[in-house]
Amino acid sequence: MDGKLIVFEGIEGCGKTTQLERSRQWLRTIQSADVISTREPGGTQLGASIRQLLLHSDDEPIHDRTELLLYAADRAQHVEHFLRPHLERGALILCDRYTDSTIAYQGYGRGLNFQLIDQLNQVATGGLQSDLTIWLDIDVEIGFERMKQRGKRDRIEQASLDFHRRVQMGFTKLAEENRDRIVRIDGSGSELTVAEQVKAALSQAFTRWGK
Ligand code: Z5A
Repeated sequence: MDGKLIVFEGIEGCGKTTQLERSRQWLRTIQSADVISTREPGGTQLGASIRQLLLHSDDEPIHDRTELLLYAADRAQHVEHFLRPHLERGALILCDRYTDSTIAYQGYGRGLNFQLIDQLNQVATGGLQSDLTIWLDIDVEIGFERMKQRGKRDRIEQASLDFHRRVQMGFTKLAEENRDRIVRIDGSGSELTVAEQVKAALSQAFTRWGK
């Protein structure tokens, strides 16, 4: 495939959505290729309904395995109806969360079986991996503080501090184990400082890809 899939990951409040948008604007000024952005969950029409179920369903508790399957269903639809078609025509895709979030949240956070998660990630993606993953690393407390200032919190964001610490440990381990694909960036600085580091990581990747 001609296109590239660049994923932004991290715990809540790490600034990934902010940095993804800044990167999109920057890339549009320097890259002639078309740059598009998307997110998980919710990158397709069906995915938007799944996102609503996952994050704002208050009537009945969602079982951990149900949650895992819903993320997998969202991803399968996203890969087939959005990511693959756009990658095939050569687009540069910036995606807010992907497979590493499932390992970090459902694996390290919820304690679900890692082999099962890997199998489901494989089924959902058909083997499509990110070409580059930017992990914005911040302390859980800083992320919480930022989200508090932003107001209303969704179902997962309300989970305990310990849960988010386990998720953070998950991202740390994933970055250690996938140095070829995941780049760690300190997300605790100002928006501008972080954006400069993200730009540097993207520029390095483009040089590597000959773009
Ligand atoms: N989830 C899962 O469990 N399993 C999966 O497989 C997948 C997802 C794919 C939805 O994700 C939830 O789904 C998520 C994980 C789970 N739940 N949690 N927790 P989401 O991406 O839609 O929601 P989110 O993780 O909570 O991200 P967010 O709300 O988009 O926040 P963010 O991207 O981390 O940060 P932000 O929006 O860019 O910034 C947050 C605030 O901080 C905002 O007010 C900014 O203005 C401010 N900010 C940003 N950068 C800075 C800096 N540098 N300094 C100071 N303030 C800053």
